[in-house]
Amino acid sequence: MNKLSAFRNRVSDFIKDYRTRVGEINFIFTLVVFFAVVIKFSLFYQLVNVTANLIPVLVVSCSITFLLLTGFRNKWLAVTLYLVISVFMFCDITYYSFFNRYLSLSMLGAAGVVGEIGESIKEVIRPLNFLVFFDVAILYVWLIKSKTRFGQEKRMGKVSYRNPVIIVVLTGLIISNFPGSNFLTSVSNQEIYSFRIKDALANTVGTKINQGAVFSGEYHRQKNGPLFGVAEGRNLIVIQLESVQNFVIGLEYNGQEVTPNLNKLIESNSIYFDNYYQQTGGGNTSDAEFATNNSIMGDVKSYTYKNHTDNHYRGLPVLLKEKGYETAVFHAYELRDFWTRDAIYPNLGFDRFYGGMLNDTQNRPDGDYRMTEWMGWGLTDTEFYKQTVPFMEQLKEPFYSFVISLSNHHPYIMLEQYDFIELLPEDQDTLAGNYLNSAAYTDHALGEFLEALKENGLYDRSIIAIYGDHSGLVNSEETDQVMERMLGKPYDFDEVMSVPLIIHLPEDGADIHQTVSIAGGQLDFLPTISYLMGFDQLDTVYMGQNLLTADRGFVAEHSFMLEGSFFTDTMAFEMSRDGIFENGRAWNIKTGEPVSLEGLEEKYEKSVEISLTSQFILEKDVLAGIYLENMTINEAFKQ
Ligand code: GP9
Ligand code: MN
Repeated sequence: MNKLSAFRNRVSDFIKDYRTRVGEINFIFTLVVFFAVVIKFSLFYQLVNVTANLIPVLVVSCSITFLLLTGFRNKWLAVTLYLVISVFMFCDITYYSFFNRYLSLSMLGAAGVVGEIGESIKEVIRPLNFLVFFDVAILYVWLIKSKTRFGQEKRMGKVSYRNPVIIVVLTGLIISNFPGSNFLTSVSNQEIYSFRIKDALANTVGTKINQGAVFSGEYHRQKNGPLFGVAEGRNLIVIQLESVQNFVIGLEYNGQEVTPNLNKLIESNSIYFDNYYQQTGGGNTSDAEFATNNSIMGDVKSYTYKNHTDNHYRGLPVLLKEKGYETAVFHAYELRDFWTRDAIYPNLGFDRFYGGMLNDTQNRPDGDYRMTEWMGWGLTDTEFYKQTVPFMEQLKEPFYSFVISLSNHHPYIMLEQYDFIELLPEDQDTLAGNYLNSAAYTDHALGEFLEALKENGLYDRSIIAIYGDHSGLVNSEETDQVMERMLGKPYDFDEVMSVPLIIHLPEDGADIHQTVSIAGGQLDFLPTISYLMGFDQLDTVYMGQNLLTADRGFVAEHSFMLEGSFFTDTMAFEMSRDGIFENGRAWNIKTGEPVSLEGLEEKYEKSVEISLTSQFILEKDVLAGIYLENMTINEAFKQ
């Protein structure tokens, strides 16, 4: 008898023995559960796009599940624990649809925010996602059938005390990765039990953050250029447009111009940055605000405004205040405290926050806007801008106004009167189709706002910067297809992450008409606008550069795309979700052609460093060390 048939005999003896021991019904249930678990995990990994080392990842997950289900004396407890794990998996799939990664435990603190985005969540939950509960349901039926009462061990397989030990040893081996192998890194970053334990450890023990080199200090070298100070003394109006991506600029769709007002603006007295990217953290809109004003990447573990509300900050509002500017934020979402905005804005240096609703009927503190027209997430942009103008007129000049729009929010459902774009039949009722219409509305409302500012004269006394906070169309097969048809090329991250930045200097300013195509991101806004506004020095800790004098750009990413991903003037690199650089992917952003990874490791490391340094600055409150406790930059980074 050879070894194989001996093994086969042993397995068949084990099955026979098990079958007699547990009885026919329990035996059938065991088989059903076995296949249900395998199918569930296969489906899960498909929904979250795990491809590298899929088989080992699957084997580890299924093995741990079986060890878990058979390792507890109390089966109700085991199955309930498995239910909790499955709920997490369900959340992972949903979170993945937005952020391209598993949900971190620290993000659970943001549950309040998640509650608010109910509509958007509903849109991405597919019936298929519920299949993660399929095996759990079978297990409960089995428990009820076998009449096992809570606390009583009945015949559902043999209890093994070894199992918890095996689980701990197995996951411990994978996570600790003592041989330092790429294979184990890859498995532990993707396998869901290992990931969850790793994530929990990172949150309790605290992630080890390298003492990153400060990436700032270039400003004084980069401030010498022809546009230095062209907007000195002017009001600054920054408009952050919800979910506006760069591809809509100049786009002609079905014979219609999607953003006529923005296109017109670009044509005169403007600098258009057409290779500009979002650099958000876990706080999406709020981290776009944060990166733009502070030149530091937002907290990727959760969101900056909540995790670091009381830090010391020295971003654009603080620096402008020191120059005698009055500073204000305008945003008409109903909840003033959404993203912890109301608490952090004074700390960020904003004198006033015009937000929330007046005469709130739901017992929230009174706000400033009136709910005159509702669409999607709340007050329409049209009404928001209309009501913002008189508020802005009250400010003492020169002022810094930071205006945050809202209407163009996922899932982009519009009021009938704001249907601007006639969609092709094949694009009707698709997310991308609705998005086009919604983007056209954003442009329309913005156009009205700019007209109103012209009428009251503020326009000519200001410099106006307009940019998109982050992507609005991510991760869905349907979207990818529609977008590919629309753009005539694959819809890849270089399009997904690219948002427009337009800096407009109304008449009698310098006569500028420029397109800047070096890669830039939200971290670069502060040094760039400081240069235009004639700052002699940039006395803060910042991570970006002046895009108007730099000869090449670099954009680090750590949300939507994983840490280590980046853009340069000509190419994009997407870090692999299994954490192995060699499994990453680089391509030319003009041609879409793949680019060899050779020589890119340094840039990948630079991207990781920018992300870690940002995280370090936030966690150690580095700015407080330097500006309140008089530490040197070196001391502050050695804390
Ligand atoms: C709500 C708005 C939306 O005030 O900022 O945030 P988002 O969901 O886009 O991150
Ligand atoms: Mn947003």
